[in-house]
Amino acid sequence: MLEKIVIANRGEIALRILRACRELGIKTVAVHSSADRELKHVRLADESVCIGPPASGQSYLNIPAIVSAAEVTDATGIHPGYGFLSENADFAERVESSGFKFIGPRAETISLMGDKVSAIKAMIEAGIPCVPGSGGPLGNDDEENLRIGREIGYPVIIKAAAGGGGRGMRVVHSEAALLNAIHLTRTEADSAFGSSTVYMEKYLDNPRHVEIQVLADQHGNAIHLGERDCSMQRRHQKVVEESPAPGLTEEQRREIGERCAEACRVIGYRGAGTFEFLYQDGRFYFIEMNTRIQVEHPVTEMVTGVDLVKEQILVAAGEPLRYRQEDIVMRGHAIECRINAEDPQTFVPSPGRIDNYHAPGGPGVRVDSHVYNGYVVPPYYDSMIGKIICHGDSRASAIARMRTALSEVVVGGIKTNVPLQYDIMNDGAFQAGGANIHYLEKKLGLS
Ligand code: MV4
Repeated sequence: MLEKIVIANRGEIALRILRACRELGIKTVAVHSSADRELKHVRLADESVCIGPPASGQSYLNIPAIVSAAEVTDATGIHPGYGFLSENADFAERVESSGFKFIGPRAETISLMGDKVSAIKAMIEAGIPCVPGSGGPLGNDDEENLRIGREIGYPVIIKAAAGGGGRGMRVVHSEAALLNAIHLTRTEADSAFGSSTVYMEKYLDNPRHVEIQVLADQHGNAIHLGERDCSMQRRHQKVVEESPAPGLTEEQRREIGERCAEACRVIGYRGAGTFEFLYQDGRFYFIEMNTRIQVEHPVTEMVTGVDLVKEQILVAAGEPLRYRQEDIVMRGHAIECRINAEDPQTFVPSPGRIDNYHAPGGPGVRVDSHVYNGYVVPPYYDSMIGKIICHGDSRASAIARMRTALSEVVVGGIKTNVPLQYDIMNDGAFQAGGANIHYLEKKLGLS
């Protein structure tokens, strides 16, 4: 069993991991930058180590400093959370070769999924439905690339193999624009990721973003925990997430979920993971796999009752999965609103001291946040200061609880996006369910 875990992250997810460790009787080590001495989980952890100055590059991304902290504290495992080093194969490799358990998949799996071309190849082989596309990297033969474009049919999208999460992509509407777009995407990808490998897919013009949560152990067992709809986004930042996805049938859920669980068995996946799909006209198209615990994991926890972070730690420790597929039952509906320290109109970050904090509560209301009265939101990191998650018997009841929660919450001293979230909860298209990935940006453009 893992006896002591280094929490290689900050903010709400560091606190979430600490809570899971406490329940499992695992000791915790908080590693933090010099700007984060006052973080709630640093105060609650059994031990803490300052690993560097405020800049992430010198602290939360500092691999030698984090591994050293694990060594000096005699830790047995390292949890990377999300963002930062969570999907860095070199880090996973260094952690394991230094004798610690990396709480996540094998380094080879992270590499496989980090290269989107190899990820898609592996998924096609494992029986996952993918977007029609080049099925491999584009070469430098113009005629061949034009032929691939014609075969797929316009519009197409050119994506960087090393990209993901919305970075390094270009939509092409006609053959006349194809070769230039490939050239531009290559050049950008080379300077942004150090790889000029690109691939081509059919561009889907009005999809929803629906992702499947999976859990797998090291003994060949894998299950799915249903889906999340994360279509309400702005500039590739998710704003609201929910589970189940509006309108998805039990049959569709079982079909795509089983395929994802089977793909985990085929590739020897271990840990928590997410298969990201575009969902359009009733069909799923795989785009990427995330090999980390995600920000929006609580909506799945609320509808399934499974503690994903605890299970993630247990399977990393070598335990067999404690759930079989038939144990997973989705009950009711859960919605998450991300709360950011930012101007609700301009989205400009708003760091500073929180001087009047009141968290919402009541039945079906969960708050995952590290903030407290007097906490100073530093300017160096992501602006998310917490998440409000509401569960109800029905989607309408989850929305009603979220409106109540958002009207109760007080975060004084800084600006937050709470007014925007309240507006979304009252939006007719959101209430109807099933809005696509472009909806929020269009709404914000008009209002
Ligand atoms: C696409 C697409 C349409 N067609 N691929 C953006 C992030 C990255 N994960 C993949 N992305 C997209 N890939 C095809 N073939 C549209 C997007 C996309 C998107 C996807 C999910 C959530 C938000 C998005 C916002 C803009 C574009």
